[in-house]
Parts: sequence; structure tokens; C-alpha cells
Amino acid sequence: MYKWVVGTAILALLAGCFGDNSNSVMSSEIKGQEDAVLTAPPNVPPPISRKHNTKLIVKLDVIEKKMNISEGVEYTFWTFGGTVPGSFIRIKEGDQVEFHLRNHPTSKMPHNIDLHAVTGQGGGAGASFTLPGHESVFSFKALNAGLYVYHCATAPVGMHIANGMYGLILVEPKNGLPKVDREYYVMQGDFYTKGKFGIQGYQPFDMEKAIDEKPTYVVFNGSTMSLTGDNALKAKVGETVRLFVGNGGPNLVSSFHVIGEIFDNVYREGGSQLDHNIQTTLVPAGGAAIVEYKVEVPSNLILVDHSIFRTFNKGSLGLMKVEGAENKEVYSGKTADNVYLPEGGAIQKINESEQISKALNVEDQIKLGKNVFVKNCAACHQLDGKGVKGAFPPLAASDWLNQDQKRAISAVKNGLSGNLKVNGEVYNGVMPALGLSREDIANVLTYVYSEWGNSKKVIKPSDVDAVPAKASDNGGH
Ligand code: HEC
Ligand SMILES: [Cu+2]
Repeated sequence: MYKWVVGTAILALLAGCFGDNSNSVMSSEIKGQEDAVLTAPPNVPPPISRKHNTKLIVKLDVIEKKMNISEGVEYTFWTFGGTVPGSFIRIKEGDQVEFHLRNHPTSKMPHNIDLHAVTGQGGGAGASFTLPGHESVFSFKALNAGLYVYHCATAPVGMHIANGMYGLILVEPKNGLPKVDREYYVMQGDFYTKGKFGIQGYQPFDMEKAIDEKPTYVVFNGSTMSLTGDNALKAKVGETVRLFVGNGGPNLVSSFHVIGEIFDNVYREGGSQLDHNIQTTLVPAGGAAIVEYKVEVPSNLILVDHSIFRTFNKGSLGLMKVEGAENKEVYSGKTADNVYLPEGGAIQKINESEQISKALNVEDQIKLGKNVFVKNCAACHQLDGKGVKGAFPPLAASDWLNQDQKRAISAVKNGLSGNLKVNGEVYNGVMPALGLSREDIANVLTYVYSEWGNSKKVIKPSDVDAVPAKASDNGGH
């Protein structure tokens, strides 16, 4: 009797220690066989509904191909499944995976795969070394739940990874992950091209920059455009979102952050530790994280690597458009716009009629507009209006600005994102809506038009009213 009690206690202890990721080879019985569903980023295969483990067949094709890394910039990527990052693979803890790596006949290089989800020599690298026009097969058991990186490990390893040979494999825990409304796949990578950021045309790989760890591009999902414009991720107010975030490197560590949200849950480094209320999570090179948040208010969330020059000068910027009803309690938008006069020691509120009467003649409009510019625009477009090459377009002698006043008004009123050509240079950034009043918008544009060789157009508040407000851009109100 005594023995039996002690024995049970020890068993219970063991279960307590290992219960979570019961790393037990014996517990799972393999039933049947099926083909794994693979998806291209930013999509994720549906959650696994089956309760049992199975023999899962994964077929992944290596394809070397040219694609755009940025608008007008072409690069030869080496891919798993034709995309960067490679196809998302979703399996279940305990599954027996039969992996087929097929190197397309058009490839010039041999490739292989090292899956961090594999327990075994090289994560499968040796077993999967594959010449062009060949297929390698090996099999492994998914012992540990978690989100794992896979990558090519053929020499020169750094070069294969730098060319985009990485992706994510999710090993769902035995009981699955909690249900959410949306799941997306976002993976960062650093790229090294001969030409500087944004230099047009075909750009070859630059080994020296890669060794020096000085990337030309740092991007999500293989291009500066993969998550902007029409490619922006989507969500609706009230939904919960889960991002499977990976970092292929080859060199940089990512400080992953979503501007305008707080991560309710983070599975640190893709493992079993669940943390809450995280602002920025580290995603190591060759590592991952699962982040979850509920979206409460409409906005344009901005996904960044918070090593922030990478975002505004190298491309690590993605958008998630959240649509739905406002909740002024959670976020009010701008509720007051006061003039702050330190000398007088008083905060003076400009009432609208006063401002309108002040702004009646052009000289006054320009004076007030300059003030608005210094406070609201100069940080990005610079005091001299010349902008910052590759990041913020010039307002000085800008053809885009001078050709069409309506779209200029719309840019300031509603914000602006997506591809834009200014004086022959392509920009693909995000200008937030700044929540300025109709008078401020009229004045600031009148000031901008009066300066730096611009067209001297005068904009009135009524012109601002005539340009529709876009409901979907919620940078501010
Ligand atoms: C946070 C940085 C930021 C701020 C602040 C900002 N802009 Fe912009 N602006 C940008 C970016 C980035 C673009 C390019 C957007 C794109 O590529 O889609 C842009 C584009 C523009 C354009 C069209 C392109 C051009 O150069 O003619 C105009 C006009 C403009 N901004 C005016 C303004 C004015 C006026 C203000 C202040 C009221 C302002 N911006 C504040 C970042 C900013
Ligand atoms: Cu390779």
C-alpha cells in the first residue's frame, strides 16, 4: 500500500514535469497518412483538427527565381516553394513526417534543408542534400511543440540564407493552440545587394556587405512591398490576431513591434513560455515568436523592426488595416489643438472663427502655415522641405505636389501610403494622417506651395472640405 502511494506520487511528479511538452516517443500512435497543406506567406494553413497523430507527407520544392525586392529592384532569390519566406508548414506534435525535398531542374545549385523542429543530425541537412532535378526523402518524428525556423544549410550557408532560403514550421502542441480569428505569417530577412537601397534594376548579391553585416534591405516577407498597399494585412475591430513571426537573418536580430498595439500574449522565441503585455519582442536570427493581440479600435497598425532606421530606410515596414467602429474611450484621436505660448505662460485656445479671420489674407496664411509645418511636417520632410532620400519625399520643387493640389490636400488630410514617384524617385512609405484642422491643412499647404520654388498656389479651408475624407485611414481625427 505504502509503496503504491509513493509510486503514484512519483508518477504524478514526473507527469508534472514533463506533462507540458510530453516528449515521449511512445505515447503517440500513428494512424493513417495525409499530405500536409502548405501555404505561401502571409497565409497560414488552417489549424489541425484531427485528434490523432498521422504519417504526414510534406513536399517542398526548391526554386531559384528573380523577383522584386523593392519597386523596380530585381534580385535572384533562392526559395523553398517559390516564395520568401518559404511555404508555411503546419504539423502536430507526435506526427511522423515524411519529408520530400525536390530541387527544380532549372536550379543551378544543390540545396538542402535544416529544420529546427527536427531532432537528428543537422536537422535533416545531410539527408536532404539535393542536386538540381533530384528529390531527397527522409523522415522524422515531431517531438517538441513550438514554432521553428527551417533554412538551407548548403555551403556557403550564409549565402543560401541571404538569398531567402528560410521559412517556418509550426509544431502544434497535442491539444492545439487556442482559437483566434486570424493568423498571419510574417518573416524578416536582411539582404545584401551591390547597389544601394532603392537603386533600380537588377541587383546581384554582395558577399562583402554580408560578411560585414551591413544589409542594404531589411524586409518582411522578402520585399519592401509585401505587406503594404493592397498587400496590407487585414483585421476587424473585436478580432484576435495571431502572428507567426520568424527571422531568417542571416545576420540581424529583430526587435519586432507593432505600432499602435500591445501584444496580449507572446510565446517567447516560439516556445512554451507564455508572456503577457509585451511591447516589443526579440526574434533572434534563426528564431521565431508567436504574438497575439485583440484589435480594439480601427487604425493602420504598423509592423516594424524597432531598430528603426531599418524601418524607415531599409524597408522593414508592414501594415495591418483594422476596420470597424470607433471606441473613443479606448482611443479618442486628437481632441484639442491649442497654441502653447511658453512666454505668456498660458495655453491659449484658438477658436475656429478667430483662426479663420486671422487666415484671411495670404501673408497670414503663410505665417500660420509655417508654424504648422515646423511642428507637424519638418520631422520627416525636413525644415528645408528637401526630405530624406529613400525615406521621405521632398516637398521642395516636388512634381507630385505641384501637379495636383487635390491629391496634396488628400495626403495631408487622410495620410498617404503605397508607391509614389516624386521627381523620378520612387517612395513606398507611410505618411500618417495627422489629424489637423481644415484651417491648419489649408495654411500648411499654402506655406509649402509658397516656398522652395513651388507653384505659389493658395489653399482655402473650403478647398480642404471639397476633398473627401477617407474613412479607412485612421491615423487620426
Ligand atoms: C512621419 C513622417 C511624415 C510626416 C510627419 C509628414 N509626412 Fe508627408 N510624407 C511622408 C512619407 C513617408 C510620404 C510618402 C508616402 C508614400 O510613399 O506613400 C509623404 C508624402 C507627402 C506628400 C506627397 C509627396 C511629395 O513629396 O510631394 C506630401 C505633399 C506631403 N507628404 C506633405 C506633408 C505635409 C504638408 C506634412 C505636415 C502637415 C507631412 N507631409 C507630414 C512622411 C511624413
Ligand atoms: Cu540552398
